[in-house]
Amino acid sequence: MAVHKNLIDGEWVESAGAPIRNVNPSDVTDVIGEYATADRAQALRAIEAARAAFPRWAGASIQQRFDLLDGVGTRILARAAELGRLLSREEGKTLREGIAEATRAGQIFKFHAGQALRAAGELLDSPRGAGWSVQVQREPIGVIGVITPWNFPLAIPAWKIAPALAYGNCVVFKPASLVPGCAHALAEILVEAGCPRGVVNLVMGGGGSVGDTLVTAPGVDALSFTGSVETGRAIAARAIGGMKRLQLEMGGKNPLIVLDDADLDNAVECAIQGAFYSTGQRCTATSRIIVTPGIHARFREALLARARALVVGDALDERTEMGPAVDAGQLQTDLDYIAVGLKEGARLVLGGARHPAPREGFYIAPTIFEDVDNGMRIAREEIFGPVVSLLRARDYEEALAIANDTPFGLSAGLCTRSLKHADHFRRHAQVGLAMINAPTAGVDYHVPFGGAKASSYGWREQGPQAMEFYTRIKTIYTNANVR
Ligand code: UN1
Repeated sequence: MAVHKNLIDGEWVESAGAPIRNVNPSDVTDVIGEYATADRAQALRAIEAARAAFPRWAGASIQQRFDLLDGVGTRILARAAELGRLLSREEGKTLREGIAEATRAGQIFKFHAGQALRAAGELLDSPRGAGWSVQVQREPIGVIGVITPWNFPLAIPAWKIAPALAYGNCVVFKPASLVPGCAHALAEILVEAGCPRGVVNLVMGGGGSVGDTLVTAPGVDALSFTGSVETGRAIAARAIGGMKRLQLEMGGKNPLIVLDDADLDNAVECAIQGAFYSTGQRCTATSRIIVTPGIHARFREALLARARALVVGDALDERTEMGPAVDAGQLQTDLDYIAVGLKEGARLVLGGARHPAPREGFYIAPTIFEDVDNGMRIAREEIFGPVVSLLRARDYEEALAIANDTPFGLSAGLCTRSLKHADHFRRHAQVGLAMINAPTAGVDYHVPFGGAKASSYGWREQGPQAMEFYTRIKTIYTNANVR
């Protein structure tokens, strides 16, 4: 089997270590391919290549940057069905979700193509008087280390790489080792679209070697990371010695509040999508559903009926609504947390075990606990699987207090017809994303993304605000009163 190579300084380079075997989580007999692993020396070469390419890319015209990003977007959109299929095959989300994500990645590149044209500064008068002016201008940072997770193998690399390039930075990209296929395809598309050598480098490989090199090497100016809180903390601690700029997107324990006056069908759909789509493997997934007494019985019954009917199966089967866990490790984590929930006294009302399947894969049943107290570990720690807890609250005020009682603060949802409660919620939910009559997961590509508390650290991603992380400000004073 040919090994897919890393991209360093415009060249496809041989694996330094044993290649990654990319296996389909829906069917472990299906090997997607073998992918090169870089070592520290190759990662350092990639950083040097990005440094060497930086002055030219920082000086490229906004038309050149627009053309590259727009061309990448066009190529991704033209191949969305094929890329979505590759994504579903290696990650396990359903084909519909895979194709939607590929499409989103294309749209993100198109959006940031436009942003390259719009990057603007400010021109101010000066208190010093006539003839003086002050400009506030944005400049690229330099070399960005992009470290991405397995759960959005196209969208997350897109929403980091596209703005990095739009504002004139160069990139060294280390994808999660579970999803090298999408990363490699994206690197190929960048090359085809005319990305100059060294501007984007792909270094697939381990966190301890390649990741740590990006985090500690002086040649990297900034790191954009999405992944677990634990890894994010470790990266921050190691990177701060080098005074690197950091953007860390980490976990969630996202609540969905369902009030007595909610539209029942919509509330159930929000809960199902938030808790079980993408097999619950999203930092925006709903993991706590907080319900008030007047709707509790009806909501519980409708939720259970819909969850029981969910079609769990091979991600590539068009009927599938929920694919497998991404790998054996994540499946075991899910099962371990289910055991923890039972031990803590929560009542299992659905699932709680592996899901029977025709193929050998990491299938798990949609799982619902009730009688959950917000102090239990299953209500406090991120599971990253299709496991959701039902909690009770007396009224909106108590529900909001429970929703906010968490170390995380990424997303929170409220289902209600009350304008009063919706307005209060959008002001007082301690999160970066407040969703009203909408699932906690699933975000648009033209607006900022990020959280509060332990969920995020540093600048916002996405939307026009992405510019803040990927640029630094220069203030220029001009005195025109000279003869
Ligand atoms: C979404 O819900 O559409 O890793 C995006 C994650 C998030 C992205 C969620 N950074 O799950």
